[in-house]
Amino acid sequence: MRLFLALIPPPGLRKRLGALADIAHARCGGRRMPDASLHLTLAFLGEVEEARAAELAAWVRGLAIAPGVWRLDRWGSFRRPGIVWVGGDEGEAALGRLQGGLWSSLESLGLGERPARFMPHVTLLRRAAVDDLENMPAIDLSWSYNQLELIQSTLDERGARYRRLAVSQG
Ligand code: 3AM
Repeated sequence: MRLFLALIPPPGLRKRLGALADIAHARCGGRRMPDASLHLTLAFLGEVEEARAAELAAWVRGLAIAPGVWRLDRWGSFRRPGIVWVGGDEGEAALGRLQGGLWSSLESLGLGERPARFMPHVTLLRRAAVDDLENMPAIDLSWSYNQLELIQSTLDERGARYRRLAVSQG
């Protein structure tokens, strides 16, 4: 199964991010991420066998992460896949440390492949016209987190569907 580790926004923030996704979608088109799928990917693991996934889920349930606050105040894009996202610098270093520490553990578990770089972002749109991303409204949101989730991603004709498999200690 296809797995990734992510932070999931609390309900209030999810709603606000959804509102931003609506604004971006009206401007740039593409495929809007459903509110329930909004997340910050910390580690994409790719295909993992079921037995290994069960081990990973047990590891996640026992994990306690350093809590942090990430300030979201910036629009951004990845041109080739047409991704429109929001992110921010404040709190980014702590997310980098969290991501780096996770990859050290994942490597010792023999899972996944550490990416060359990490650019924390919350994807709002895919396959969008990223050139239209000018003069977007200002953003100032704050994301307080203390838990991560192990998510299964299933691809179908409508895109990816996500299912939570495990949550770290709160
Ligand atoms: O929504 P974001 O951009 O945070 O882009 C995929 C998504 O991230 C990314 O993992 C998250 C859940 O699918 N992803 C998908 N395939 C990937 C790959 N082969 C990938 N990241 C790296 N390598």
